[in-house]
Amino acid sequence: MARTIHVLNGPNLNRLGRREPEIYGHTTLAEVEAMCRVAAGDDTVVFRQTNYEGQLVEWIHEATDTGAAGIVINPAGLTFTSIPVLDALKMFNGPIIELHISNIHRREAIYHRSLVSGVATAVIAGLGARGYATAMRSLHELLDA
Ligand code: DHK
Repeated sequence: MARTIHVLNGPNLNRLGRREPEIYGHTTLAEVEAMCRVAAGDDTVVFRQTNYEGQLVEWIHEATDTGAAGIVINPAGLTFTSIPVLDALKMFNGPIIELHISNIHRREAIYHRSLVSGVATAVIAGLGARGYATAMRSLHELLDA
């Protein structure tokens, strides 16, 4: 049965490649999307980015309502502030992988407490952009198990 995985990205990730490359690297979001599609194998990928909290919430609802098999989410700055994103993720029944390009625990204290980790199946942080491919492969294996 064809499965769909939603890869959802929060604010400022549209600027990957130009944004603080010493932290986030030089890989662009388009290149990340291509990596995800390769890593997904025969799973269908819905790949999105928004700078708006409400849009991210509505995309999580869409993943739930359309029976997505899993979610990979990098909420970016909303990770640490957004109860609406957390509440939306609580309604999703499949596996959720929280993804951060940087190791948020080695950064400033404001980045240390994720609201999302409490509902995430797993957290990947610090692998750089390759973490997205790791998340996709891991989700593929979780879903095949
Ligand atoms: C991305 C962001 O935009 C930051 O707000 C987070 C995360 C870290 C990342 O490492 O992908 O703190």
